[in-house]
Amino acid sequence: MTIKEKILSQLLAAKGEPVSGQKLADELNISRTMIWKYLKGLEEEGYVIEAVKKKGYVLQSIPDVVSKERISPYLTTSHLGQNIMYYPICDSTQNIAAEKAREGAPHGTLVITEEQTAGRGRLERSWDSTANKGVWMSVIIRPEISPHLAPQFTLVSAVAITKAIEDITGCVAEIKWPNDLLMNGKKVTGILTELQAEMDRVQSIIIGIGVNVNQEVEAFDVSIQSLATSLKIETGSEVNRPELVAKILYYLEKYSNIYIESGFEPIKLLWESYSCTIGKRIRASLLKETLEGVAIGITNEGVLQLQLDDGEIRGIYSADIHLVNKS
Ligand code: BTX
Repeated sequence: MTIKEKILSQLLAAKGEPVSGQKLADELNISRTMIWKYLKGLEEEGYVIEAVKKKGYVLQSIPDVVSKERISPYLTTSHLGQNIMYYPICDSTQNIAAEKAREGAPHGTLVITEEQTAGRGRLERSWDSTANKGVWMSVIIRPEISPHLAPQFTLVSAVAITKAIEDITGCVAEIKWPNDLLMNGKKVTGILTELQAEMDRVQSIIIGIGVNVNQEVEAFDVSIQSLATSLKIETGSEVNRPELVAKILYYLEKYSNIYIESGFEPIKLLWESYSCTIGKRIRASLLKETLEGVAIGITNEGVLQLQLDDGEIRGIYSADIHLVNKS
């Protein structure tokens, strides 16, 4: 942690009580003038800090941004998010992360922004990324695994984000295979996993995560207002985005480690418990055909098992799926 981050984390930890300038100076082994300079710097970033005579400094309000300074105090990870690249605005965090990964950015690097001008989903579909209201981020991981095991990270991420949302809001999202989280049947989160690899070795996996957090319905493009929702719409309360980011990173690190050490089986159990797909009748739109049947499970490779009406079981590797009611 930098000195500025240390000062900020002390102010945050004091929860509105004054923090003595002398105590900060002694603990950080710098002069009171330096403390004052750091506090001025924080004020320039949008923190409101009040000096209370003879008592110290009180943090009155914090800027609603997902900067490194705001996320770091909440981090409990060993690797994920230890290197944070923050952009007030960018085209797509996936594009920046891909470039940074090629340039050698370390395992766990987080690329995060307030607003994307060209956020994207699968098959180059666009991802609506309202300014300052969501979590638009990409995590670069470098697991020592074979490339064919990479797609499971979409499922690992889905479980991690569901857990984080549950911890922060108390509400449980449902996972719709392969990459959506739903609340009340509407999409609250999308995941886009992209791979940089050699034939037999992963160089990096870039996990793109878009969580609708504090939007009202009107913030979404009209074309998706009936399909999309946010944590605020569902829970009625604003969510602290930096805390949510740190929680997602915590669970992503935890479940990625479990996956790498013990395989997919333990994650699969969790995934199935949150799934709204398994046991349901679905229509799967593949690139060249559309299939209908009952989703009976996923394999240890994360492949969806679809039982057609004639009893045949088909493995679905990639598709858009819709839940259907059989007439
Ligand atoms: P997807 O292809 O499964 O979903 C894209 C579809 O979802 C769109 O065609 C549209 O119908 C709908 N949609 C678009 N925006 C939203 C939204 N904000 N909320 C709900 N539904 C929406 C899902 O792809 C993967 C999305 C990953 C987004 C992250 S954000 C950070 C990173 N950077 C980046 O460019 N993409 C990822």
